[in-house]
Amino acid sequence: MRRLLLSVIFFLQLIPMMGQAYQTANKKASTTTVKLFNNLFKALPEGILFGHQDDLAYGLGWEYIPGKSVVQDAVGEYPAMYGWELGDLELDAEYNLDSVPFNKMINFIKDGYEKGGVITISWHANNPVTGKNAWDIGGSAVGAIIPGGEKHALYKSWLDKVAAFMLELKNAKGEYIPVIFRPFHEFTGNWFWWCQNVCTPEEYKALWRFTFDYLTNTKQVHHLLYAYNPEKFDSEAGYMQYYPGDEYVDIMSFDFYQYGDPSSNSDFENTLDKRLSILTEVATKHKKLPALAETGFMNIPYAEWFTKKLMKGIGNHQISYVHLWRDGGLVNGTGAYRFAPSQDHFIPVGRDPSFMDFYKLYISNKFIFEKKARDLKLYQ
Ligand code: BMA
Repeated sequence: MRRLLLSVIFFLQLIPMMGQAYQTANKKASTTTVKLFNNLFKALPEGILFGHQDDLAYGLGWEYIPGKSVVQDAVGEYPAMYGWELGDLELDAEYNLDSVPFNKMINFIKDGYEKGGVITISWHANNPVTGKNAWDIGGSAVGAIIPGGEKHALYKSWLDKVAAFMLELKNAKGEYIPVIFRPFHEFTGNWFWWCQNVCTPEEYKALWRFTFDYLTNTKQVHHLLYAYNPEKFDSEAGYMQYYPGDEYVDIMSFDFYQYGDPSSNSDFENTLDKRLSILTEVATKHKKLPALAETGFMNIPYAEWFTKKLMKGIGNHQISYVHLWRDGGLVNGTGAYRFAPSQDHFIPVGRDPSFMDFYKLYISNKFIFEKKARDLKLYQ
């Protein structure tokens, strides 16, 4: 009887997966999460979802104005993807490392979801060994937090907080809002405590698998899609070096920013094109969703960057989304920039010379913003 009951429960859990061409890494993913994953695959020929970090929270010179959005200010329409950041949640902070209050963030996430958009969350976790921030590479931190490491219990307590936050994210019907979770990103760089210069592939894979198993099986968090996310790579082998396995990943992505003066060379668009070729091929092979998880040219000093660099590099590659990084802004009432001394922005603001070029991207029909995302009914 008990065995029969257990088999019935097992099959009931598989129902959301039935009839879906693409399987989420978490076999117990919620119906909405499985639908989102499959709908994002279906949407690949329709265009690329356009995303922006902290879009609803602040921009240059403003913060926390209900309904205001950086992307909407620029083109008259909200983005299709909203990115948020958990750094400092693990310290029980009220605000994240970019001073966004977590309670406000939860409401912004609900808001973006209600607009039909997709939510993605990154985590610049503090260094669990040195107690400094994510950019402190000391202490062989990954080795210390994986099972058997001396800081493993601390790491579990951090994941408890991540799980508690994720479990707050419910829609009006009380269902969990699916989230593309992108921890331990840019690991092929050398600036975070989980990067390749201070973490072996084996340690990284152990960290990823533990994180996935703990959130999924211990904490019963079933509304996450997991995004694997290096920065630079030159080959499929390079891309896959830290890959924890198909059973732990839903989205294959990378981050790539423009630096320097792009007016006299084609480096950015050529490299982007090359990496997207590798990415889309490997993602097709592994039945994962390909995406450009972070990009941008800080302050957009080259006015045709969006069309001549970003869109040129993307060409006809079919990827699920492109996510631009956050705009800075003034801290209300202080007259100081939130992120002093810079006033960094990645989306054109006001009379920014790149505005017309960004508008060309907007009307190019290659990208999906709020309205089309809503029409695509990504959660149904
Ligand atoms: C980085 C910068 C930092 C920020 C971090 C996390 O790329 O924008 O200022 O703290 O992302 O959002």
